Amino acid sequence: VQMENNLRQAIANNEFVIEYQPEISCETGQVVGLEALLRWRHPERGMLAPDEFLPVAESSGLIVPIGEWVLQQACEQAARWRDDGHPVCVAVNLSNAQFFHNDLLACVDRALARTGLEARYLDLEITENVIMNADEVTIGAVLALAGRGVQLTIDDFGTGCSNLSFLRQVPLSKLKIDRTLVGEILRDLNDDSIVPAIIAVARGLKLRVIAEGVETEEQLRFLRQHGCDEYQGYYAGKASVNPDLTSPHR
Ligand code: G
Ligand code: G
Ligand code: MN
Ligand code: NA
Repeated sequence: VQMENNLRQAIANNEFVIEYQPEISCETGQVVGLEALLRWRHPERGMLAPDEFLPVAESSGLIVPIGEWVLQQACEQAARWRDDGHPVCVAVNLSNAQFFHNDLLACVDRALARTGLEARYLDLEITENVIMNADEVTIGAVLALAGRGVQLTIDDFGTGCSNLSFLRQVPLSKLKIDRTLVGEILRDLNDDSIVPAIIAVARGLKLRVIAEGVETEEQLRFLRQHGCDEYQGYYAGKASVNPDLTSPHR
């Protein structure tokens, strides 16, 4: 209850901070996108990661106004980057509660209209379990978002049990391979088939594929050899409030 009251005040008190983690093209080494990752600069407890407050934000419904704030900030930042000559996509995570709230489409429209950001520079990350349980209402909501011209990415792909037929029914842009699978690359020399299999699924569906949690040169080499399009992770850089968009990566 204390946490919930504090969360209520946090937007008004300007206590939320967004850090941006670069997404890198495997082909060019350039930053092609940035994932917005929310932090809470708590007055007593210091900087909190999302797993320390998102569960309460979701169960209390506060994720809706917080999520709108994130969308607005991320679109503003992407518009600034574009104006500075760096047209990159900004990726915003959507939790299930936001997804099923009927205001989501209006929220996205408001953020784009207020900031003047073109829809193609906004990438919405949807978790695999939204997809797993997708019914007609969900598919309708995803189709409406796609109709606005935003990019849609399935986050944490490969951890749940994706509804593969859903992947064909909606115009997605990208699959993001979960970092637990990336972390297993080259660990078990007898079985490195999962990540290449996911890349093949993405290829078959004509989706781009990004690997998250890339920490080593060997993981990156493996991903490149198997045709992964983009990567993200400590190897390229941690999330930061002021990321460098210009230095090329490997
Ligand atoms: O930043 P970190 O890697 O600790 O993030 C942990 C999780 O919190 C990630 O899985 C991410 O999807 C989620 N997350 C981060 N920022 C946001 C946000 O703005 N909204 C929602 N719904 N989830 C977020
Ligand atoms: O899936 P989600 O949207 O939660 O992913 C973002 C999370 O992953 C953030 O909490 C971020 O801090 C974390 N993260 C980003 N890069 C790496 C990495 O290379 N290794 C590990 N272990 N975690 C990472
Ligand atoms: Mn994510
Ligand atoms: Na993820």
